[in-house]
Amino acid sequence: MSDRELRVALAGNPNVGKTSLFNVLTGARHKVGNYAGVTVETLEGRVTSELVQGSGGESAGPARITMIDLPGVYSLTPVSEDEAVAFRCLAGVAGAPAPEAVILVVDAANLGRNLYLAMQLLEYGLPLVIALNMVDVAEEAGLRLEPAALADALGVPWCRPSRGSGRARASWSPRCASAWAA
Ligand SMILES: Nc1nc2c(ncn2[C@@H]2O[C@H](COP(=O)(O)OP(=O)(O)O)[C@@H](O)[C@H]2O)c(=O)[nH]1
Ligand SMILES: [Mg+2]
Repeated sequence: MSDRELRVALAGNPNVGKTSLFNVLTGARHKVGNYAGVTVETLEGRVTSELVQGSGGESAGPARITMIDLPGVYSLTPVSEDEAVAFRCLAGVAGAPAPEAVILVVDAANLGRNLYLAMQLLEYGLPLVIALNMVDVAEEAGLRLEPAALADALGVPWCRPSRGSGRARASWSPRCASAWAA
């Protein structure tokens, strides 16, 4: 295993489940909530070693992964202080190094709105993994999801976290590995 440290940001619209996923990946217990302003600054945490080991094999993978939980953004053109905080972090002008990869958490029940940010992040050029969240909500609404087709169209890997931490953990590492082992 290399001694490389990888910084990965969790980005996405407000209320898509970024902090919930951050808690699963890092073992933290930050407050989650479905109202604005719950995450107004960036939080950092180390991904648990069990997940890091699964994220790149014995040789190529990073030794440590720091997750950065960002405030929600609708675009990379900030119109609020929350969005400015997230943007400064992605740009590496917030006093800490810029992340080297991004997990974009998307709300499967509101894909159209969420994918606007995906396009912007792709243009921005950081390696991206789509975490398709709120699948339960989308399924209840009768939406038919085709995540593999979506990922193919965008040219990025995807994973499917779920509210159950076991399933989120299981789906996380192999998919992300292909994005950041490079
Ligand atoms: N139904 C459903 N709710 C979720 C899911 N993931 C997170 N939530 C809930 O959505 C709300 C917002 O989550 P949070 O992690 O704070 O979102 P953030 O604003 O993107 O950080 C919370 O009430 C979570 O419990 C999911 O997959 N399905
Ligand atoms: Mg949050």
